[in-house]
Amino acid sequence: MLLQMQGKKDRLKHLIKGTLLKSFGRLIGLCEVKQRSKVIKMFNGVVKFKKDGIPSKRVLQERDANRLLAEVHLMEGFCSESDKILLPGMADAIHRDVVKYWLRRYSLFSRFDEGIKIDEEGLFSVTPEEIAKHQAAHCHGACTVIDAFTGVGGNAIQFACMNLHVIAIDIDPKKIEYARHNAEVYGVADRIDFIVGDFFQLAPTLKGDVVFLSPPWGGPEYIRAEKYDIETMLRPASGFSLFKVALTVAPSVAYFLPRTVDLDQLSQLSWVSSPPLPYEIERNYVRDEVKAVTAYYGKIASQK
Ligand code: MGP
Ligand code: SAH
Repeated sequence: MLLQMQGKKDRLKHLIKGTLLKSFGRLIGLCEVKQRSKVIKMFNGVVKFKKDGIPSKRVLQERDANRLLAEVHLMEGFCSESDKILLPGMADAIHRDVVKYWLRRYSLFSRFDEGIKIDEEGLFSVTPEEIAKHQAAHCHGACTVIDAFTGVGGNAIQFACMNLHVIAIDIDPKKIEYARHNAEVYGVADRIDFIVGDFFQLAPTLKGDVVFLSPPWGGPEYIRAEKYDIETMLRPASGFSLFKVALTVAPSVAYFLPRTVDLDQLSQLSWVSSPPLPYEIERNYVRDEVKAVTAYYGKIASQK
């Protein structure tokens, strides 16, 4: 297939030749008729098709090619469950279930194309930039924020952008390497102290004004449960014990949790302290879609 590309030819060569060609091959050879018309509709305007579904105009822009690659990969029955895809900006190929997060990469990091580093877990767990900005604004007035589960730095970067001093912890050295790099892309690395380690083990050595908790929720499959139980479903420890540890580090805690979280449990958390902590619960949206819930406890709850 002849493709006219502007720049970045080498990187794309692999993508286009490998995946897109394979996709077209499958499209032509293996697709159900019903599925074929869906793909043709999707490709329309980018690639022109002859009546039989074979692409006739072989001109693709880089951006379109990437989108098509990702969307073809997502199509039911088109790629097997185990198929992985290498997409621009990713060091490793990613699983089809994670492609949807890549498609919305600019809502995760508006500066994605400036060299953001992210892995598969980072993609599905990074806090979208708009939400992270809002959470950071909510903690305004604090001096030091401890980001106990930093990941690739979505929250840590936005706290630092608000001029807060950040202690950024993650148990995975690769996440801290990526978070540091990403903070450099945003020009705020000098306001962040990066630590590789287990938050539970480090807690006795830490002090700050706010602890930000965005622990693993159990992967994207968390949504299969009708209600999210922080006692049994959160990793690496129960949501209550994690909260208690956080309160030994700072008087205020912000807790980032699934949109299906049991709200009664969030109010019960305020009672782990005596007198009970003031708290505030908010839903977090990206373009009118609720993505998650953040609960604020302590001083940061009463600021609004
Ligand atoms: P989602 O709920 O998995 O997908 O992630 P979404 O966007 O609701 O997909 P849709 O197809 O239903 O529209 C939504 C957001 O939740 C992500 O962008 C992350 O910010 C956050 N998130 C998701 N997971 C699985 C985790 C996690 O394990 N840990 C943390 N801290 N955040 C997560
Ligand atoms: N808020 C982050 C995403 C956090 S995802 C962002 O916006 O980018 C959860 C992270 O918790 C993962 O990167 C995982 O490596 C880390 N983690 C898991 N157990 C941990 C522990 N015991 N201590 C510190 N980090 C841990």
